[in-house]
Amino acid sequence: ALLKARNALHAGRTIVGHWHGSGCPLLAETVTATSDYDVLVVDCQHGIIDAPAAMAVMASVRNASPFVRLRDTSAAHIHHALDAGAMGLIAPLINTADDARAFVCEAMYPPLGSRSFGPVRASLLGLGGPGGYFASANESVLCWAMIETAAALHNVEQIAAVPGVHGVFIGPNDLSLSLGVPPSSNPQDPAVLQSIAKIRAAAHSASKKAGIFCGDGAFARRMADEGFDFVIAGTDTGLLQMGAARELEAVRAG
Ligand code: 3PY
Ligand code: MG
Repeated sequence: ALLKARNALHAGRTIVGHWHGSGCPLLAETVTATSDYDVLVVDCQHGIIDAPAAMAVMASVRNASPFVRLRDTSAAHIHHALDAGAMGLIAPLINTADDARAFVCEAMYPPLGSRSFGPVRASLLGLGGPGGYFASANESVLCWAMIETAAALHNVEQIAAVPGVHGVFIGPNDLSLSLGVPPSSNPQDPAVLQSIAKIRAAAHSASKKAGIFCGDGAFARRMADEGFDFVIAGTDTGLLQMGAARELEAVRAG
């Protein structure tokens, strides 16, 4: 399950993620035990989640690869997320190739980077053969650079080309804001859609993967059809909100 996302991407399949912002391990376990998502993303930027909660959520994930959307790209936070068991990192607001290099550097053990050693929980996961976690971490952990500003859009070719960046990942809300339109997880604005297509093409020209946050399954399907390799379909709080409203409506409408 740990390498589910990585193996599927290597096989050329589009992976589907669930986005988790509540910090509640039971919700993460419920979703991943009952659905076949490839990834559960623990959102440490906008989710209400501190380091112990992020670890507890990752420990509750079943049959999916746990990823962390980082709060920022500080070395301490990156090391912590990985030591707690993240198999993928999604770094917000990567605007330049230098930002991307700094991010990837902290996610890799020497000689590729400057990740510090201490995989307190990650070493318990049973990853890798001889040499265990340490020997396999650099090639198992997937680094995604978020493209979500006009500056990042301008620099996307250079960002995608940075060695160690496995893929770029679009934040449609911030990208919309940065382009002067209201935030949306299901953007309809032609300029935003054009930018999304440009970012995907840039990733693929650099032989990298392309991912995008999507507000719902329908937009995720559309993005997968356009060639995206990683799409998000649903958030814990969003699904709860929709399900609660639907059931209440079923009662009241009756
Ligand atoms: C964005 O849309 O800006 C994101 O970061 C995804 O939630
Ligand atoms: Mg964002």
